[in-house]
Amino acid sequence: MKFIFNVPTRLLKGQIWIAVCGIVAAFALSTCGVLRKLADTSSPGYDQIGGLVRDSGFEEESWGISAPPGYGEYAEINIDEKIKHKGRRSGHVYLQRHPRGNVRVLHAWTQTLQAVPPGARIRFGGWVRAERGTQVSLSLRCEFETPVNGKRYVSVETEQPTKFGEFQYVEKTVVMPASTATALSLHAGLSDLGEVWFDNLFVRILKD
Ligand SMILES: [Ca+2]
Repeated sequence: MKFIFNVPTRLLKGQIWIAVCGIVAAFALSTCGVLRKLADTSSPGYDQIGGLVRDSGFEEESWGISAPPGYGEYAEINIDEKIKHKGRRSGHVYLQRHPRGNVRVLHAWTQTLQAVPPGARIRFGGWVRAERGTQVSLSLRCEFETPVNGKRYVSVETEQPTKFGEFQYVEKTVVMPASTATALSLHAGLSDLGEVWFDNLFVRILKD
């Protein structure tokens, strides 16, 4: 009797084991498919992965602020919980009047990124909502040990948003110079007076 009962038990265990393996394999394959789809696309859905950017959606208040001392007298740089593209928050910048001196660009939200190989092709951008007339400055800045073309750093900006009052996807693809970079950083701010919101910003190394 023991033998008779052991056979179906082993069979049952085998079937359960096969079923578990099947579920795990199916989940792994579907996950790979999803990741591959997200990694390959340059469509607006791509921004859900920040790439080299941490907290791309401004959800964790982990961004740095780059602005002259006392900027609070003429500008607002804060997290907005009412206007956002995804999640619960966005990075808001409002420049009411220019600071003293010749400073025109307010870098505002800033993040230092990990270094990338010389010659790497990089795409950066994200979602931007600007008020009409606002000069948005979403730029990638790379500094070098040895100056390139007389400059110690290069700074590249994305296209300007053309829609106003709603979030618009902007991006730019650049090739890093063949020189050793000491620092790479992303800046999201303004190059003139105005108001802008940033969300789901990304910097990604392209594989092909
Ligand atoms: Ca967000």
